[in-house]
Amino acid sequence: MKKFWNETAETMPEETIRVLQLAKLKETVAWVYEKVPFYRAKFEEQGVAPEDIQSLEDLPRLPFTIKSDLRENYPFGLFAVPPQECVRIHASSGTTGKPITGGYTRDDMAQWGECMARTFWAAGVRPSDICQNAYNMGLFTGGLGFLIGTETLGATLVPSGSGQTERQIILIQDFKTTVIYSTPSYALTIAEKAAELGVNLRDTSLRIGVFGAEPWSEEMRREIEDRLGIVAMESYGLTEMGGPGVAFSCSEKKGLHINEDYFIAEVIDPVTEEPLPLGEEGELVLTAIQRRAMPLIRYRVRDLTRLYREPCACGRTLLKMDRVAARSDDMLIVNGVNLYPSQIESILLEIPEVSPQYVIIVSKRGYLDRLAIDVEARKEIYDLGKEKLKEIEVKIQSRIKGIIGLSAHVRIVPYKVIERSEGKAKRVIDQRR
Ligand code: DLL
Repeated sequence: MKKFWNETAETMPEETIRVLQLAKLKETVAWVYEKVPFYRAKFEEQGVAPEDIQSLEDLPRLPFTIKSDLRENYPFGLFAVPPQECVRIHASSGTTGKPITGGYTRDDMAQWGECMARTFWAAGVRPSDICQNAYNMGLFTGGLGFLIGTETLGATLVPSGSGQTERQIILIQDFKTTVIYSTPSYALTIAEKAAELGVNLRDTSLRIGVFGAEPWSEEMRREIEDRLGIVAMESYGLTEMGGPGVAFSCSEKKGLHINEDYFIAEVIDPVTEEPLPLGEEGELVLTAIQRRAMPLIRYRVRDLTRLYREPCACGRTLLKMDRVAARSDDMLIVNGVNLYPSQIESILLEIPEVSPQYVIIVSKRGYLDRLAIDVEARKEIYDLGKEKLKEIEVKIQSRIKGIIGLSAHVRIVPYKVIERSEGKAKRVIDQRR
């Protein structure tokens, strides 16, 4: 029985990985120095040349790339090949400002397929599976990234796209879908719609889900597994690195393996910008070492995680990163206390009376910040009346106070008041900005 999609790549000894990474890093640094004026200028400013990279320890000598570099060079300023030589160009809208773009050569596409095929194989997907792809199939890298990986692996893909939730459920039943791809929040939207239609997804052929594109707590993962009757696996990635496929979960469901032959990962202290040792939490920095259309050097991802290299029971030797619970950009500071939306999510999901549909609203009252949380009660609970709802509100408030130390105004709202997600959920409304 084939245990890995690519045994050689996924079980290399650390020494071999490092030799390969150094060779690919040197090639890439020389490539961008020659082809991308932006990088040549940045390297010169930093006083570093491609020949200075003689070991992986030299990596920190290279300058960082940040999101505004992409925006300022929109659309193709960071491309190392003319856009006409790309076979694909994706873009991410981002929440603010100009979109960012990413190009792919034919070879970049093949690498993407390989990274995604590893992801799916590790998730348990096999060529006999029918995979329903409920990610947006457009400029967003999720839909087409999951497509190319499924084709590479040789399973059947149903490109249902995001939205039209009732049709998703009909397709699951009629096509006997075994694997679902979507954001975690859209998986919940599908589960809810199924319940409304009287369909129990646990009774369908669904057996695996591969989720990603947004942070989701461990509690949310269990909720999805329970409601859909599946094993919930994960893909991690970002447009700037070509989309999903940077890292993936394995049978251990603890942390994600990084496709180290394609990406070098570092974690830095976001303030001092110094690299941190393995095991310490900080900001993820990625270098794409095999891409050719737009290889980014030391890209500051803004996601917070920890890296560790320890034997994994699944047999892979690839470096692991913690699941990403938060982006540094998502951190709210409420009356001086740092708060990540995922902390609220974990608390809410441990309260059986409420559903995972919530929104966090931060506003200003005079000089003070006001934290409010609207959360929906489970359908059967809402009808139990005001007193019961009050009791639940107080319970949540005291948990938040106890665990996070903040006073929150919790409001239980009726079923379906909170907007349902078809892609990345919007959980925070910050009215202070
Ligand atoms: O979301 C790529 C993707 C699509 C990954 C489908 C996985 C599945 P962007 O739209 O550029 O690309 O957003 C990238 O989303 O920096 C993280 O903050 C977040 N993100 C992506 N995957 C995960 C994950 C795609 N598994 C940004 N867990 C990243 C937590 C994730 N956050």
